[in-house]
Amino acid sequence: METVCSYCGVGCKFEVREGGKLRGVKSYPTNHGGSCAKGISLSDTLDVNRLTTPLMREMTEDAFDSVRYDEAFARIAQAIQHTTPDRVALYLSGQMLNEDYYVANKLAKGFIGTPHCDTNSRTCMASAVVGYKKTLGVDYVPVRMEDIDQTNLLILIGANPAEAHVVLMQRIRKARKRGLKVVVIDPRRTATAEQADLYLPIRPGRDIDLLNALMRRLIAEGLHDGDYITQYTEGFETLHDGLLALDESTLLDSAGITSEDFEKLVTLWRENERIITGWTMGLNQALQGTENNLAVITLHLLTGQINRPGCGPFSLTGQPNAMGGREVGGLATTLAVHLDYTEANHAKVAEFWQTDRLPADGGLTAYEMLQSAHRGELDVLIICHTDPVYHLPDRRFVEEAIARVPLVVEINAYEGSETAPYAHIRLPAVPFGYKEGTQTNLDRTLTRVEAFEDKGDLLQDWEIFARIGQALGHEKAFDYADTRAVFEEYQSMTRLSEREHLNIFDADYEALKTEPFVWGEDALTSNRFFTTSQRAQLHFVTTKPHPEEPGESYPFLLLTGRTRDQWHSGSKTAQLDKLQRHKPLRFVEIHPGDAARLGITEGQPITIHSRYGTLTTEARFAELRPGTLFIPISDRRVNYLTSGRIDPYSKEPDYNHTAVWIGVAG
Ligand SMILES: Nc1nc2c(c(=O)[nH]1)N[C@H]1C(S)=C(S)[C@@H](COP(=O)(O)OP(=O)(O)OC[C@H]3O[C@@H](n4cnc5c(=O)[nH]c(N)nc54)[C@H](O)[C@@H]3O)O[C@H]1N2
Ligand SMILES: Nc1nc2c(c(=O)[nH]1)N[C@H]1C(S)=C(S)[C@@H](COP(=O)(O)OP(=O)(O)OC[C@H]3O[C@@H](n4cnc5c(=O)[nH]c(N)nc54)[C@H](O)[C@@H]3O)O[C@H]1N2
Ligand code: SF4
Ligand SMILES: [Mo]
Repeated sequence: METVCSYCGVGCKFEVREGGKLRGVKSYPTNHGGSCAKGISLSDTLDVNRLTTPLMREMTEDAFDSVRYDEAFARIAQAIQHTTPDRVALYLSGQMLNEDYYVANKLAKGFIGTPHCDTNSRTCMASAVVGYKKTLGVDYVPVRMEDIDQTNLLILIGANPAEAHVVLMQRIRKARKRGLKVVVIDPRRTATAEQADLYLPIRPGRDIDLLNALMRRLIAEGLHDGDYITQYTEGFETLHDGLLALDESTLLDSAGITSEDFEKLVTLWRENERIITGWTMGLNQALQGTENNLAVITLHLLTGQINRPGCGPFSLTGQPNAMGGREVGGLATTLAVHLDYTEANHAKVAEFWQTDRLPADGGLTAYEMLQSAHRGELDVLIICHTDPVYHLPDRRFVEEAIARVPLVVEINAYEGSETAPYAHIRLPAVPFGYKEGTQTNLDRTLTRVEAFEDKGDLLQDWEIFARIGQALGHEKAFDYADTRAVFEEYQSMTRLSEREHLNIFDADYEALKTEPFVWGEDALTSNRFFTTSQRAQLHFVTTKPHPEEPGESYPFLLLTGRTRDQWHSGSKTAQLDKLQRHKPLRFVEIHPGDAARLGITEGQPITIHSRYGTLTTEARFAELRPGTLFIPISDRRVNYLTSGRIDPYSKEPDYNHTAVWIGVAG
């Protein structure tokens, strides 16, 4: 039997061997047999620290009572029926399978009638979604992993695949042996940067300046693609005039990049025929996250480095099914299956689901839900497969907010989330190993998830949502024989999108067990885009002043991110001793020069203070830009420090740019 890894967006295919041991499948295109330490040890996490009984209590001060699922569903249904739809919210996750997402989205928007159904992908991929929509007219990643094998130059900006997309990094390493050149742009000299041909230690939040300097130079040297621009794009004049009015050395100063390093970047661009730019949280999680995305995608349109093999702007999706969640329509800004809230789409979806309860317009996004809760505007919050108290920024605010919701329901497979203390009802779902369905990886590849253990009486996530739907009286709409029936209903819904680019309807649930299915392969090959004019939109953006600019009181900038063997809050990975060997769960990286100046020694406990909270942890010396610090998100307390600012377009939190000061712990 084969299944797929439930951690990152690479989507490695595993063979399940004797005793549940996993091994990478050699013939599968996503991983060619590759795997990483945390993925391969998934089979050791199946029964560690599991939540196995539904639990309920009146008040969060009370102890939980064990109950039957049905008792919990009845209470949830009653609470929903006793309030108005706009006071009910669902908080989903890019780790849910397509079928889980489909049923949850149908329940929220179709039958409860609330638009407030969003996902933790808002904290992750939302800036890329908006970036692609504003440029290409559709949320579509126009690059595949196999393009890495054909490209000549890979620019990684704000991404650390050596720790976050390990098997993709293995592929990059192989391609380097064949001559691929790699540029890494990151304030930290990461494990990825160690393997680069050129490393540019950017000042955090100044990527647009560097990208503008590059675009400006490419235009000045005539290295833009005039034919491509004329035939397929709009907005060149504004971009051209805007860029030429900027001054190169001012841009480079602002970005903290030397002119020598910049010349090397320009030379690499000039000398290489096929170029891919890959990016992740270093660009997305920013107050200007959307604009960061616009700059990268515009760079590729400007030079015609798109829609050809080995070229393109390649947003690297983080979670295993964050792509799938976007396709299903799980974000509050979409209605369903790549359909935005328009009158025509509204009618189609109402007809498809046979409902008259659809909300008129988009709803609250992830962090906005908590802002709304803080104002006392939410009565029911259902959270599935994610831990918002851990992962949302400005945690003190989030804790206050969630404590004001009269009914918090947490659906989790494991014990010990940071959200659990705020829950009134906790429902167990079966995790990887016990559940089946499909998920879509970072390059649009759908793979079947297979169960290799018996789930007994426990439910999968989608079954929980379906049973809540039935408890609300929508027996027929949520009467599915099995997971396949959910997938097939979802498939037929993908026919509703006008251009039929989301051709998941062509996949086959059985065949997906062994054959990958890649949706949208032909969507943009003719360079006809999904904008009204069918032309791609070039955008001119500039860096804006940042409210957390370091100064006298808060002289450092805090960066946060991943370590190789831990998965976020570590509900599974932190349970396994063997995954603690690479890096500890808690530390703060500091530049040795900064440490010396403050008299800090390696291993010393130091206290980091931001405007929002404090955290004490051990100092570790590392090569990162002086004036920056790095705390891994395996330290569950990290978001006591981060600011609650969000990008105005994508609503994605600005996790990577909080000003802090350091106190030496007494
Ligand atoms: N091991 C492991 N792998 C994971 C995950 C995990 O928890 N553990 N999570 C998955 C998920 S959900 C995601 S979203 C991905 C994230 O994948 P990545 O984004 O590659 O991972 P991060 O560690 O967040 O790295 C972001 C990088 O951006 C840099 N950075 C910060 N600010 C800036 C800036 O202003 N400009 C630039 N250029 N760079 C900046 C940081 O120094 C950091 O090296 O990883 C996925 N893979
Ligand atoms: N400071 C800072 N904060 C960040 C980030 C950052 O870079 N810096 N990154 C952000 C990003 S990109 C992301 S994606 C988020 C991630 O943040 P979260 O999504 O909160 O992190 P996880 O630990 O992956 O949470 C997944 C939860 O699902 C549970 N679970 C596991 N399997 C199942 C299952 O089958 N069913 C159910 N129902 N539950 C299950 C796990 O026990 C766990 O509690 O964090 C965000 N927060
Ligand atoms: S690279 Fe990602 S998908 Fe592959 S085994 Fe590791 S965590 Fe799983
Ligand atoms: Mo993410």
